[in-house]
Amino acid sequence: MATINPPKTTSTSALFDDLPTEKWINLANLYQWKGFWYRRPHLEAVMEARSSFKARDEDVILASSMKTGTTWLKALIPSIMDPNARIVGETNSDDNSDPLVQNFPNVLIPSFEIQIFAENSTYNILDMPSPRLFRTHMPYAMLPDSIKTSGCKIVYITRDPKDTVLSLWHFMNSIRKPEERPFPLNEFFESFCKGLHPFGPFHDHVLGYWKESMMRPEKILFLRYEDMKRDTSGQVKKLASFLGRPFAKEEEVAKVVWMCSFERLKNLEVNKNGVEPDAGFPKSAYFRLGVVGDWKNSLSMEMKKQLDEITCNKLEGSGLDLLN
Ligand code: PAP
Repeated sequence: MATINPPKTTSTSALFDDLPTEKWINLANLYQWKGFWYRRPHLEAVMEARSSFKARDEDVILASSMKTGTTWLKALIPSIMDPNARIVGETNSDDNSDPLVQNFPNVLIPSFEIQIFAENSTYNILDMPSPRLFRTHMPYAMLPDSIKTSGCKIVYITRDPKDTVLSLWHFMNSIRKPEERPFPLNEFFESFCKGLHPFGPFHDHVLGYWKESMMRPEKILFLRYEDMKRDTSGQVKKLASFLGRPFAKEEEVAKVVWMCSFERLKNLEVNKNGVEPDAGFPKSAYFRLGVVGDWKNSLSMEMKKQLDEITCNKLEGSGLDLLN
């Protein structure tokens, strides 16, 4: 399929020469632009999205920092929007017509920076029928203007940064060769605390969406992973109502919750083997453990104290609590 997105409008090479740059965990150079850090291909895509993306009122944008529970929502949002997912049978069973059985979740909600606006993209977003579903790790301030000004809806998910950094560490280790050692956790953690990680600083990312969701709750639904785990049905109902697709029956809620549950997704053939082609990570790495508080198994008490202090300082006065 040929690329039929709007032609590229941004020329970026000269700009990169002038941006602050830092090495991230011996893995990639990050570039700082307007207060946030990016890998170069992601930043190029962000710039392209900002200059050419035209949101429609019916679009739904899933936004997050990395490793905060996005994949759960990559499954939940399409299922909530799909009328077939609400057809309740006698028992729950895998059905080949279920898009989650056929597709890795990243396919169901393509990413602006990893897929749609990436170099050599083949996505045709102009011909996509509405409601179009997209996802992004862009900070709120960096979103294309038309997302902010149109009637489209944004769903944001976040998570305790201690579990986020640990999940990110495991995720990055998943692309190490078997003979290579894991990235040193201390260095990885310090870098995260400094805000030096893709789409970081984490806390600034969270605050951008949080503040906007306080001002425009009809525009941005702000979710926390811990709430989703504690009260999955309640949060899924809230999400469905926000998207204008409230459930009629409790059985429908239960079905969608089951369809998108960690245990089910992790064990679906489509998610078990192979590598996700756009980002290059093993598909199984997107379904690691799926619990709250795994940080306790790897972070020291000093690390906990350090990151909790940063979180408390950064979020002070915001009304947002992220600590578990
Ligand atoms: P992404 O930014 O690369 O898309 P993201 O999906 O945000 O990653 O985060 C992955 C985390 O969500 C993993 O957490 P863990 O490392 O602590 O285990 C993953 O296990 C978890 N996850 C994925 N799918 C689900 C799900 N259906 N329910 C609960 N947690 C999930």
